[in-house]
Amino acid sequence: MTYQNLLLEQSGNVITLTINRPKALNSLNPVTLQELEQAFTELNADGSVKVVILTGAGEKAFVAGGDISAMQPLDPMQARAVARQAQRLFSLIEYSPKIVIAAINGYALGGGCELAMSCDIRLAAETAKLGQPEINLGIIPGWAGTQRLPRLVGKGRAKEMMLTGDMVDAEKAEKIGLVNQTVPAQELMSVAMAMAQKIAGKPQVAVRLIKEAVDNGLEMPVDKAIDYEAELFGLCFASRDQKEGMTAFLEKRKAQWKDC
Ligand code: CO8
Repeated sequence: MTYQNLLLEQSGNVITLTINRPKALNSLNPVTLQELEQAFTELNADGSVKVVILTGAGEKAFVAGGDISAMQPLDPMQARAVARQAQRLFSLIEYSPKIVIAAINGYALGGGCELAMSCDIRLAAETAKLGQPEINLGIIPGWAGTQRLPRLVGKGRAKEMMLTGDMVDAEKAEKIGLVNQTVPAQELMSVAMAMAQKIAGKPQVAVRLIKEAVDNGLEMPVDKAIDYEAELFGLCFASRDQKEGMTAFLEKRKAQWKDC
């Protein structure tokens, strides 16, 4: 499948998906949103893919937001439809059976920060800047930023970022938990690839169930979430890799994963 605004490159079980509109700082216009939805629908069903690295083309931006020129003329019903469309896409990413790593190579603003927050892990170049500047356009974050940001950084910091519209640099983003790790810009993709390959080499039933336990469990009351964890823990014992992992430990040898 070829796309107008996306580049896909596969290396083993890892796909690098690059949003490729550098002249508009990779901002998400309707075509790019549609293409991302199609690409993730296909990747989610592709058994050869374990991990997706999501990044932006060029050195300046991951994604500088929703495309403001496409948003400016919308009426309220159209704006609501665009909000729902991107929310659906970001949920498709958050609940993807694949692990998705955002490699934030520059500006991640507005919808770009919201996109990064829907990924499982966020790595940022030292030069990256993140923020929710929608307030400066007279709107609020509409692609689930009001919900995902406080869950990552806490209510107070999330409100401060959204109310002031100020960007945070990568170092501050790491300090407040908005990104997992900050790395020199020239090392970003190699660090992302090394992490992707490490996760792709783990027993995949356990990888999937960790993701499901965290993402679904956090939406439940804690007693129900703990019950749910026990169910998923039990399910691991139906996998060949549980037998292999424990047998290999006891036999003091390296495990040969079967469900990788
Ligand atoms: N949309 C459209 N075009 C953009 C965007 C954007 N978000 N960001 C940058 N561009 C374009 C610029 O217009 C410019 O185009 P041109 O060369 O044709 O004039 C080109 O990219 C380069 O940008 P700049 O010249 O501005 O580059 P600078 O280095 O001077 O500045 C900034 C970089 C600081 C990133 C600046 O471009 C900027 O402030 N961009 C806007 C950031 C922003 O406000 N993002 C949030 C957008 S709103 C959003 O994401 C809400 C989504 C939810 C919507 C809900 C449903 C409707």
